[in-house]
Amino acid sequence: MLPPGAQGPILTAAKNNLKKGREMKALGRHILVEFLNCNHDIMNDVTVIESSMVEAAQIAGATVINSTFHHFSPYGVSGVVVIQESHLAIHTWPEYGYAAVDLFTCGDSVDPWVSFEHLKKAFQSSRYSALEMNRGSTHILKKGNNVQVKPNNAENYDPKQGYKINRNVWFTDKDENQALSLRYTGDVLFDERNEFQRVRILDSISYGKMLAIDDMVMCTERDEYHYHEMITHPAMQAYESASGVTAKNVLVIGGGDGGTIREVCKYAGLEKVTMVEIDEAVVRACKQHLPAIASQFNNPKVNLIIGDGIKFVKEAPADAYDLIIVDGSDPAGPAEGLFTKDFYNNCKRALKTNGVLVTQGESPMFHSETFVELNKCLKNVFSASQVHTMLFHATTYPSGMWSLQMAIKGQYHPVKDFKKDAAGQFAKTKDLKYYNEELHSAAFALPTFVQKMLNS
Ligand code: SPD
Repeated sequence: MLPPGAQGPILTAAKNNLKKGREMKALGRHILVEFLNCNHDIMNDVTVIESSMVEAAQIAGATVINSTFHHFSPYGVSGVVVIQESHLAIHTWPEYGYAAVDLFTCGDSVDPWVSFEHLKKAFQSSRYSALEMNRGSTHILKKGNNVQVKPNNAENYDPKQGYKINRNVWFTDKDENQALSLRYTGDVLFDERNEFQRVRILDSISYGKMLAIDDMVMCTERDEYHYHEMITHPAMQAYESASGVTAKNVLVIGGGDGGTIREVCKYAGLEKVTMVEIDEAVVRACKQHLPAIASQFNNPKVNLIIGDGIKFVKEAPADAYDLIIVDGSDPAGPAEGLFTKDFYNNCKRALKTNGVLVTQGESPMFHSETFVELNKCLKNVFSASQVHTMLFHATTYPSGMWSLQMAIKGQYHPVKDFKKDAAGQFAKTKDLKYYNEELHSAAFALPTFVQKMLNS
């Protein structure tokens, strides 16, 4: 057993003893590791732990067969990486900055101490101990002479290509009682923490690449058009139906992935869209990994400002915009201010007389309180008759049912004054995938329980 805090020479001595031990001949080597004083955040980060464990196996020379990891509530991670040469396993206690790790390898081609060194660095452990044991010492084992063991044909084994890694890792967007999980490949394409939030791009198995902010799904390649078409076209079409012209000057608050401006740019009559995104890392990550979403940043009509949208609207001149789209994150972190009366009062002032505002309104099922509060807040600012709630299917947001709130400064109605044929023509010409002229009106038809929530 190495004492806590064992450093270089002690480790070398241990490894030499180990060599002696190995001369005794055993089937496997098993190192039991205590990693202490680890980084607390990392100990609760299933993504980092899983990829570090897989890397630890690979750089030690092992062939990874599969990995399966679980993130406990409220915290802690357990997992195992099955390797052709045995396994690596972990259980963490983030509150103690502690990880209990087993490194068990067979054969001469894998060195479990390489895994040990890798994990020590990855977990930022400043105090550790390790105990190595021989497993299956051959001097006490007897190999049967005529024992016939039926060979197994593993599903993920190809005689030419070897084993195909099967990583069973999940990203979970959750509150205390509900969750939506997406399985991903284990590949983290982008991971940056900054003063605002943590920005990640993960490679999901069935939804393509995904943008996650903190632990929430923002968009995935497969279903992003639901959200981006619905946050844009009902409002653009409502404005155009009532005014007879396209909204020319549009402001987008948030929307750093670029999906909303992509939709806005589909209108030939648009003159300018200003986008104010607080976090440049979101824009950078999406330009690099989600180019089909972030496709319009070079459009000359787009004016990208990296800055605080709340402050921007506060300082914006009156009667400046035809449409304001609030494409923010959930009300935690920098998006909190996007759910306040002050912010919407400033938006109203910045809208032209016929202007319209649309904001993502959270979920009636997942965030019922925020959903109702935001609707009340907008009714307060714009008057009850001018605020309209839409629902749509958000397949990768928790509960799958998501809302948008539309607030109209002018005296028109998004359904009664809607010019269906023109909207239908637009949707066809632009090859939209979610929004169409029927869905426009249908989105404002609310289930009875939602009507009751909003009228109570
Ligand atoms: N829980 C997700 C809330 C939606 C946030 N906006 C998504 C950004 C997509 N442009």
